[in-house]
Amino acid sequence: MATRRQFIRITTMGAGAVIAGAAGYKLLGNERNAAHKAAEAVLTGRTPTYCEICFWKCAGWVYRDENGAIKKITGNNEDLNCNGRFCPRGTGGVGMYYDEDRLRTPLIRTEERGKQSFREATWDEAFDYIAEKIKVISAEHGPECLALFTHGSGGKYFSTLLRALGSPHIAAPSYAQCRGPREVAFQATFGEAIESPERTDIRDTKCLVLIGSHIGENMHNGQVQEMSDAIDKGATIITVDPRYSTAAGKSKYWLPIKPATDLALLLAWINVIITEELYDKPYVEKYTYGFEYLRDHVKNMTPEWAYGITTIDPTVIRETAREMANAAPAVIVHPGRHVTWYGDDTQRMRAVAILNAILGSWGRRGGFYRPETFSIAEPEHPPFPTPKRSWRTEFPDLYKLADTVLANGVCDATVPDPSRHCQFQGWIVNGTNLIETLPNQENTLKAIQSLQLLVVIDTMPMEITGWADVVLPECTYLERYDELRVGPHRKPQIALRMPATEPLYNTKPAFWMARELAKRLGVIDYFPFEKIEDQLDWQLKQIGSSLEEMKKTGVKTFERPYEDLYFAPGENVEFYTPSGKIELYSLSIEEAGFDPMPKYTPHEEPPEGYYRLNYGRAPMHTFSRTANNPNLTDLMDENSLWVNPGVAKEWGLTSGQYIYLENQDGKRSEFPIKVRVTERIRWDSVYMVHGFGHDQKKLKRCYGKGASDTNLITKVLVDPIMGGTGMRGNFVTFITDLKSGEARS
Ligand SMILES: Nc1nc2c(c(=O)[nH]1)N[C@H]1C(S)=C(S)[C@@H](COP(=O)(O)OP(=O)(O)OC[C@H]3O[C@@H](n4cnc5c(=O)[nH]c(N)nc54)[C@H](O)[C@@H]3O)O[C@H]1N2
Ligand SMILES: Nc1nc2c(c(=O)[nH]1)N[C@H]1C(S)=C(S)[C@@H](COP(=O)(O)OP(=O)(O)OC[C@H]3O[C@@H](n4cnc5c(=O)[nH]c(N)nc54)[C@H](O)[C@@H]3O)O[C@H]1N2
Ligand code: SF4
Ligand SMILES: [Mo]
Repeated sequence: MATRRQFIRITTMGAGAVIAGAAGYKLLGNERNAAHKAAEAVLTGRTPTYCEICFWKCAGWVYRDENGAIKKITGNNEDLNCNGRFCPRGTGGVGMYYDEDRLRTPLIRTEERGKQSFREATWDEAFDYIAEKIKVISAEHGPECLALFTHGSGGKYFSTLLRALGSPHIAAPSYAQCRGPREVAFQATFGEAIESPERTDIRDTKCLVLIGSHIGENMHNGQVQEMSDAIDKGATIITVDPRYSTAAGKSKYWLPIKPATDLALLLAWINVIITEELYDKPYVEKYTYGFEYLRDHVKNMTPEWAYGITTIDPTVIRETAREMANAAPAVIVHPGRHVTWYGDDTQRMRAVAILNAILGSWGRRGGFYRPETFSIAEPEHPPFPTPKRSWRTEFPDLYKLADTVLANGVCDATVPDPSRHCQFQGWIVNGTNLIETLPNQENTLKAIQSLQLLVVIDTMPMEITGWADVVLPECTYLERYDELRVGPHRKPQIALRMPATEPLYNTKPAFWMARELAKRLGVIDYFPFEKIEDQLDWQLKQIGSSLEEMKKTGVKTFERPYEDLYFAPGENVEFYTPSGKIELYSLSIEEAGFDPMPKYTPHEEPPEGYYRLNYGRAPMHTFSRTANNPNLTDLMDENSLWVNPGVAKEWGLTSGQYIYLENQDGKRSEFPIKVRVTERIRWDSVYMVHGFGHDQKKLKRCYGKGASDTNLITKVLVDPIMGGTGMRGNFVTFITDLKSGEARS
């Protein structure tokens, strides 16, 4: 068998080499069925898409009625991300198209920033306005003072635009507000990140450990399906959560941990597995570096030690460690996804990585598989100019292991500071509602107030659009082409999104917008294809397919070039770490000046009368992006505050009552939230679903419904290793007098 190293070398050789390799992939059954599917497509009036309601990007079919009106969306049976089934949000995606509150035409601010005084504009006016401002900013401050924030498909085209202009500043909240610490920790340990969709082999696992990760409410489709299959096959689920989550309800063990203490539990588990010699000895010996350090490091971190910190019974800690070891290597200590919790998140994720390493689950069936990604050739264009500065120039010693631009870093560097040479002057914000997404709203607004230009590309009049100088209305994912989906999976697979119908109103796709701006800014050479469909067709032809074919099949699956989903017995694996091994002791983290071994340090506790603010997901919504979706508000139209019965009694709270919340810094929730008294939450915390409490009146269905957790996250626990913004160090108390709440909101 060819080694992994060789294949990676091929993929890094450039587009030509990749194309040659890809063309050689053996096609799977779905191509053989293409003719059959084509006939069906005509009959049913369906077109392929991949879902944009969350970032699992399931591939599906959009069906229209005889008048061409969009009726429903279903999963594509050949799609590895969804196996033919959409989650409730994906099915409800139709509501995004029909939402009557959608943005309809470009808008230009005419009055003071912050006030809703936009005038409707033509696309030409909007582009001319933006181009003029960008030229002025570039001339006066350099193109590096422009930044793009993006979360979503069209981001690719705006990032081409920014890089063509000479700015390296492309930031996504999916890093420093989400999975960044996990990727940095796994990179440091295994030399590879987890990526999305996660490389967890849940389908074949015998033991799944969920630490916070609330699969079932976190509806990432493939994971939910695989977890359900694994349970049917008898897998043990261990859930560590201060809240009795949906996953906890399916678990053999629920460990209602004291919030912010998970690192102590993880170290105690490692202690048990080492002292009871339950670790995978041959694997540890062959593949890992630093085992003796680790053994020494955790020597005193016994279950009894952890009990005093976590409140988890030492017997349960031992039993659960043995369950994991019994299942090993078919065990997954799930790294989670939104992991920016307490500021020491990279170290907590390191402990997760180490635990997996000694159980031998990395590269093993039922543990973590080796994903395969498909590379698509990019159209030829001139090389991007080399930027003269980056945000790093302003913050040279901060967040050494951040391997991408930090959204919060750009935000901080936008706030004027006389000690810095440059601050950001222009932001382009595509598909991210920064006001609700970045913690510390005051800081975000301070940054926005000092900008010369804020362009927002969105489909809905979200909070961020209210601060824009120019709003560019994008058509929804159901009305446009986008780049091909090539995410990693067990097999390489691509998926097409194409318009099911013409864009409503005066809305346009991101590709067209970025290209029109490129024309006006003298960088059109970076967009050699006038039409996205021609670009897609060209890209597909490089790999032996075509737009015509993909329109019929939606997805196309290829065989892996090598049979290396898991490590072969005795395989010599080279890991991309400084030692070439799995680093239990991290040389790269040490080199960056941080602790090479994860250590537990206590976090601040809520003051008397305050409770830790905990938040998460609901199965029928995605952040704030679905809050106004008519199909999904039908399922859930506000969030509620979970309160433990003991606490409710003390405060005289009852289910259904509305209250305001006030945090440790005196910040009040803008709107009241409905109390839900439940045993399912610990007494020291309260819980709400993120994405509610909108204060944008143009969102008619969701304005003022429920409370926003972001409102109350004024304290940010920044991870010194990579700049992740820990958001769970905030405490709230209850304001039961609604009148006083209203007076202050
Ligand atoms: N339906 C739906 N699904 C989604 C999304 C969505 O918006 N809607 N968003 C997607 C995205 S981008 C992400 S990143 C993921 C996020 O999904 P996850 O990675 O699963 O989210 P987390 O925020 O890590 O986990 C939330 C859980 O952590 C628990 N928790 C809080 N504090 C602690 C603690 O100190 N210790 C422990 N052990 N647990 C704690 C909470 O009670 C809650 O059950 O969800 C994805 N899936
Ligand atoms: N307080 C708090 N903050 C959080 C989190 C939390 O749980 N609590 N979660 C964090 C996590 S894990 C993540 S990943 C981030 C997510 O952060 P974001 O991606 O910013 O999430 P949303 O708030 O849903 O913002 C998405 C925006 O994209 C717009 N949009 C939707 N579809 C399209 C489209 O097709 N084109 C364009 N141009 N725009 C579109 C929506 O209208 C909306 O304004 O938030 C992070 N921040
Ligand atoms: S998990 Fe649901 S919302 Fe996310 S992409 Fe898939 S169908 Fe869409
Ligand atoms: Mo996320």
